[in-house]
Amino acid sequence: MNRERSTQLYDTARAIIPGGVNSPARSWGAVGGDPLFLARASGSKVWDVDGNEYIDYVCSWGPLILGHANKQVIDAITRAAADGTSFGAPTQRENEIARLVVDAYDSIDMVRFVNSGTEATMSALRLARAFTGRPKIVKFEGGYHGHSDALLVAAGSGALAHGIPDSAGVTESFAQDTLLGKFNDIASVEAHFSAYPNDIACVIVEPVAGNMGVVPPQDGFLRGLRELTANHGALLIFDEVITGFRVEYGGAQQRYGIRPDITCLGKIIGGGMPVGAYGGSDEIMRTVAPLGAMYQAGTLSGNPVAMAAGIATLKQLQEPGVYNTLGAKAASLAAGLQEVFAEAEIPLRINRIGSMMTLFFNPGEVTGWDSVSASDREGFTRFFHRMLDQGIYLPPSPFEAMFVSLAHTDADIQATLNAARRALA
Ligand code: KE4
Repeated sequence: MNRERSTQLYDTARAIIPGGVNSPARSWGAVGGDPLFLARASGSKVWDVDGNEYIDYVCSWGPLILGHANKQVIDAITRAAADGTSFGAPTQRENEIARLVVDAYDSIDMVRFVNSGTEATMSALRLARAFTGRPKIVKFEGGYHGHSDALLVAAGSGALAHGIPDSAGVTESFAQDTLLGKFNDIASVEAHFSAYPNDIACVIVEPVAGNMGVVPPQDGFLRGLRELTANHGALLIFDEVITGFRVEYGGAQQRYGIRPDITCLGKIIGGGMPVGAYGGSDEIMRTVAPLGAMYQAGTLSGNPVAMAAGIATLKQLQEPGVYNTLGAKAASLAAGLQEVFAEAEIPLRINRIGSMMTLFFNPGEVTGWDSVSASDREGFTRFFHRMLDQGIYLPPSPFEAMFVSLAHTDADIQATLNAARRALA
């Protein structure tokens, strides 16, 4: 495949943008090679600037559950933009999408919209500290919640892929209040509550981990977090930036029947435009300015064009059977890949919840950071490049989720399996 134009653009970008990218996750640091510069997308396909076509399983890291350039979403964006792009004043569309979120999440009475998942989780932490009056937080090794200081400790996703899970510039004063648990190990969290019975404001967790690759919660883990936090007067924050409207319309909290105190959302609720949100009970959300003493603001929060994209996306996800269809597509892909890897006698462990999944080059179970890090990164890297050369665009990191959208067809899945068979030959 000729990718000269991508390389030219990357050379230019690197002179004026750090690493040539506006997010390290896009820099292919984990798999090597020059990142593709994409020119356009439609449905399950993306095209790079050299005109090469790929079946896309990155889906912009999660938002594009309907597929790229969905007609109703594009029309909604176009109509909203024609009436003005931003007012800095409340608009009816904010009411509409807030109603959609409140109706979809039983644990959310009120919701505040922001511009990214990072802002959502950063604000949720501040809210938990304001509400409880306590300083410490618990997150999990390999958990990624965006790039706010308190959460860049043992972070997953791009931080992990680039070997900087504890970012430079995060001062000791921040890091000391961030306690680390092991995902799927409730005892590791109990130990922190025993050590700090009255100092922990919250536990923040990706209810299905996506940023060390997909790692589902084992039976009892989420229930254990719910009971531990309730018993110690701490808040449970579900970071559903990936899982919200992904694993079910009502997110992981619907799938697992656990009611968090605060929920963070992003990605899908913006339909590809910059949107994040955090919400919870009336009692907790009344702490948020201008009602309460916890301040949080944003020039473009609730932006009418972004809200229009989110509304058009969520409304389509209300169609009956959408999540069964998504799950069936992903199940078919996963089963086919297991077969192809078994034929080639190459160990593969697929962790999948609904339409989010990760291929671990690992013969055993992958249940947390220890088993994630024992997986064969080189094997993944070889597979990534061989699939790319055949027009299949996987996430450029073993520590990410891949996504199936409603636009992925059986033909796409069959083409992916054929490419995998050739990649392993
Ligand atoms: P953003 O600030 O990137 O919108 O959201 C941060 C965030 C928060 N919580 C979870 C569970 C997330 O997965 C993310 C962001 N995800 C990464 C990829 N897994 C975004 C990709 C990137 O950083 O470019």
